[in-house]
Amino acid sequence: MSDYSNMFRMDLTGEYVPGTWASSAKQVAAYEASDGAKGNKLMGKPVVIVTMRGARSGKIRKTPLMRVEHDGSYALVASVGGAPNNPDWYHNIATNQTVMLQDGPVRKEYKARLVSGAERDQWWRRAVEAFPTYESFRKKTGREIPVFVLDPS
Ligand code: F42
Repeated sequence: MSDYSNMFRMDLTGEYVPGTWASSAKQVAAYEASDGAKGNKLMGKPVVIVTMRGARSGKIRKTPLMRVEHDGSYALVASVGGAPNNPDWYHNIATNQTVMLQDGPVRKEYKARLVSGAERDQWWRRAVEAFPTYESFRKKTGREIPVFVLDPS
């Protein structure tokens, strides 16, 4: 019988499979092992860790992202260095919106939502303020870089 259990799982338990990008996987491991005291920066700017469910595998996936925070909400910017395609984690969160974000020692669960229009523009400005390199990634890619927002419940 087919196992459809992953398709309907909203929680974030299950097998964690580290990604193939070694530097990101190492950053996740260092951050988690130290409650955010180590592996917490990229180019001198703070990083958060986002846990999600794989869109196709159903496995747990984790990715480090820049910390873009405002009034307790966070933006997840799918820039992947200005690459031509969206990162895998974008597809994961578009499919399963329940994510866990670790900011330093604090881990909280959120429902991610993709933002557009004026709301996206506003978060884009905040993102560039937090990590100015996003702007050069934007210039490098033809795609509109997706932005998810996580609001506190
Ligand atoms: N990337 C960003 O896009 N934005 C950031 O702000 C950002 C900051 C950042 C800070 C520190 C750092 O170390 C890395 C940072 N990165 C940032 C890079 C980020 O962590 C990711 O490595 C990058 O965005 C690429 O993400 P990716 O999800 O495309 O990773 C690939 C290379 C990867 O490892 N894939 C895995 C694999 O095994 O190939 C996981 C694949 C996966 O999730 N598969 C899904 C599944 O079902 O399991 C299916 C996915 C699908 O497309 O359906």
